[in-house]
Amino acid sequence: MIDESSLRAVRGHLRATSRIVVLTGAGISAESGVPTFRDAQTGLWAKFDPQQLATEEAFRANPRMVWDWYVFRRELIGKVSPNAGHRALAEFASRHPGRLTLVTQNVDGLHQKAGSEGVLALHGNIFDDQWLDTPKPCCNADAAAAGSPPYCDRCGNLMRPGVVWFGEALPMRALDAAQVAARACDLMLVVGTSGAVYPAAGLARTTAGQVVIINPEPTELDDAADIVLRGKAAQVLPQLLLEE
Ligand code: BV8
Repeated sequence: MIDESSLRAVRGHLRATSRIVVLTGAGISAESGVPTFRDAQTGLWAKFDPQQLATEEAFRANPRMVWDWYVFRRELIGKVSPNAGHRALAEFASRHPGRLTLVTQNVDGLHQKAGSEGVLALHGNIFDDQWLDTPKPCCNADAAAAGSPPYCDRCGNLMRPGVVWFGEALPMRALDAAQVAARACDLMLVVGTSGAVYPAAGLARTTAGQVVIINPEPTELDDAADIVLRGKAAQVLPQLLLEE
């Protein structure tokens, strides 16, 4: 059960400040039916740790298996909808323009689907494709040969998902903007993340603002939190952001 006094304190701070950053992770999409990174993998991939699969090395070693994992995830995500947590963030931002910067580690696009604008997507979007190797003039994404993964039938270059794999740099513009916002904010809500993946999790350790964690379980960032709201995003966020 959420501590009412903590909820009231955070609600009061939200009303009093104009510089809010929200950092979300896979947990905010859990109630939409998207398994988190730490949930057990299913099917063919049950025996793999996502951190091993979400790498260039794994893709080059077994392009078909890794590509099919992304096709499986795309199909699952394509069938789900944003939940009350995503919607509360979008609604708050539309009621209070310019006060909330949304930074996400998620690649599912559900914040954007819920109507959030200017989302800083640190790890890319699972529905984007890009060439594995630097594209040559013959590499035409629109004419890629069908396959798992699709490929250039002239030079053999492979298509890969447009996400940031482990060991890859994050998109500089999004990361810079997230770091600037984190340093300048008065309040940071850290929602649905285990705090295990860097540099994203580092935002909660470099912020000048009060850190509020929203998560039903302990996280690796709890020591950096001023307040912890032990609850689910789809329940806590509407109470926090939309109730007076
Ligand atoms: C990089 C896309 C350098 C792929 C993902 C220190 C500094 C910098 C890097 C490192 C560092 N230490 C280690 C590293 C390396 C590495 C890293 O962090 N490793 C960790 C695991 C130790 N980082 C990197 O490799 C990054 N790159 O640093 O490059 C560089 C620089 C220049 C040039 C070259 C290289 C890249 C990291 C990005 C990896 N890609 N995603 C894909 O999706 O396939 S990250 C991936 O993991 C997902 O995006 C996801 O967001 C993330 C997992 O974290 P969470 O979101 O927290 O999800 P998780 O499942 O862990 O937790 C879910 C939480 O939800 C839980 O707490 C649960 O309790 C909670 N929850 C459940 N239900 C609910 C809920 N909460 C609320 N409500 C609910 N209902």
